[in-house]
Amino acid sequence: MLFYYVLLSFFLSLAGIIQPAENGLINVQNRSRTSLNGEWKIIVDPYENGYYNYRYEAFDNSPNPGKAAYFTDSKAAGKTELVEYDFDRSESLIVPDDWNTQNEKLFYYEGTVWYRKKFDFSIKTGTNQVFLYFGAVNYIAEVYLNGSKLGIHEGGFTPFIFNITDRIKEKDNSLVIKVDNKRIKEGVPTLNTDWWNYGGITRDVDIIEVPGTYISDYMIQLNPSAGKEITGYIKLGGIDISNRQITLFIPELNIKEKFKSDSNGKCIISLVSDSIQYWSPDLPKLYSVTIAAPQDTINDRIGFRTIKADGSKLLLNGRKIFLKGISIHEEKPFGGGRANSKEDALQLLNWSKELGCNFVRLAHYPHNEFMPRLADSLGIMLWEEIPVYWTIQWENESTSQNAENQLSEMIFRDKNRASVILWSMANETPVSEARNNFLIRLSAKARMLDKTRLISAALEQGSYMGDPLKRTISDPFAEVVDVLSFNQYIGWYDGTPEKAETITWEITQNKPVIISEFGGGAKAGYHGKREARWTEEYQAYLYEENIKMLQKIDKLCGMSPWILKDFRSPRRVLPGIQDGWNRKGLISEAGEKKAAFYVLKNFYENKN
Ligand code: GCB
Repeated sequence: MLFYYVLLSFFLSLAGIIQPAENGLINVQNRSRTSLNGEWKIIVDPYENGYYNYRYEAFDNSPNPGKAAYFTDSKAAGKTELVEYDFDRSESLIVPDDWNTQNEKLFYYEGTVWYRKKFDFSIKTGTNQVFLYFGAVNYIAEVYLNGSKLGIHEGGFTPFIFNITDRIKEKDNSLVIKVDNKRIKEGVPTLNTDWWNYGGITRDVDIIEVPGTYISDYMIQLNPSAGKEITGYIKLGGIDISNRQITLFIPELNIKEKFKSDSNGKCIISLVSDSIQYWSPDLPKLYSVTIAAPQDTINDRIGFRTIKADGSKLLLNGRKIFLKGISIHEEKPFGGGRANSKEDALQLLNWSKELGCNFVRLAHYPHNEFMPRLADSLGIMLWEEIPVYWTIQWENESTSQNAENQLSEMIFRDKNRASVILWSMANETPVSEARNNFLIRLSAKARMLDKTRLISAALEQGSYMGDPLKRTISDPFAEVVDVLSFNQYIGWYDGTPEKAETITWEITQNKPVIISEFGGGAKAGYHGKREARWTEEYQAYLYEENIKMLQKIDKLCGMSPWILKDFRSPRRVLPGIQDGWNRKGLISEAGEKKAAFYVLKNFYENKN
């Protein structure tokens, strides 16, 4: 079986379908980068006319695609030639951003949009390697530079790169991306979600220059079972990568250690220091870390902490901790649209802090890199998750590969962030043998890539021994996770708020418990009796009753109620109340705080 997976991934990577995360470039923020953000020309192409000929054969597969293929970025040579598109005369969109909220006619659009950017570029030294970096494109990106294809990336929320050293020109480069956000059954996520399927180049695009031998990857973290040992690895990429000297500097800890790379360009790190000050929400200490290789130097700011599950206790730096959390979608704080800036991330995290949080669940997919970086400096612990949501095609091998690739790319990017304490494999997925195996494979991958964090998944709860008032978690995946998390909606989908006091919990697993979601809807400014749905009073009452109920769970180690801010969802159509918004936010899309915000804040402020 393993042989089969290895063989399959080999062929998929040959075909350019899978971008293995191992080929990534870590910490792009601190490298020599040239932004390609800004205005891009676009062609909206619902019939994929620029991709297929009239026999529905892909131009890609033709040795001579001709000018009709949009990725050739052609123009009619003279008045007699027929070319039925012209990027120069087309509309524009801003990158990074979703297309739905930039252009009214694309609000509900799901399909192909071609993006084109023209640029000049001089490589700084003749020996440099040049990469093209995308923070994220939703959902499938097919990338062409100067008419030839660089590759495909599937998955809307993780970064990917291409080596363009041999393809980039000094003048007049044409970079064309076919972006397709059509929902597909075999995708991750699949057809059905409860969020807006924002399409486009939603995160930064950069050209990254590195020397011939460069630092491609590193992991520098505390050994979870020895709080004084800094462990991990550094990896070189490019040419001449073996037997090179690499130095790791952490000046504040008086660390200046030299290592030699092996034949794969990798060296293993193990250092002991008695004076490490641990990262925590109370003191989010970050150390300046510098890695120097013969040609390349890179800086980072890294926090050191341990996170462990000890029976039903959750231990941060060996001390019991309660996660005062909130869930967040990656939506702009005001007005909706995919969040994409540092300012957006800061606003969302500052609201969380104002709520009294020390923990945020980044739902339901990897958010932009500003989030974990800011969380590191603000002292907010994070749950990160991949969009294995509801009913994925559990039996489809390529779906599983895709999920695994998104997981790998998320871990690749964020494994040095102290704030990230939990990797979540899935949300509310229905138990079956195929699904269990799918998730087991994912968790094995996560544990293989990162042994310093805990694994979880937002599971579902059900009745205990047929008693509707007794609740338990009978999902077999609960045996696999380190932290038992589940969503529950008592008072909203499951009765009304007063039901909470009639419920008891039988949590049989000896693991820390997180309530990954609870909540209910309210329209900001709509007031009435606490019995009336959609009023702020109802939502506040629901929070009061749920908080009382959940505190009776003795293994409770934290919660991330649903959700910080109202977010767009096409499933939410109730006129005058929802109008396309999921109203379970504690804050409206206009930034108004609802009454329940203060109920949760009060609980968190008084909770140790
Ligand atoms: C859930 C889902 C979340 C939904 C939420 C709701 O259980 O995990 O994605 O948005 O419920 O509002 O129904």
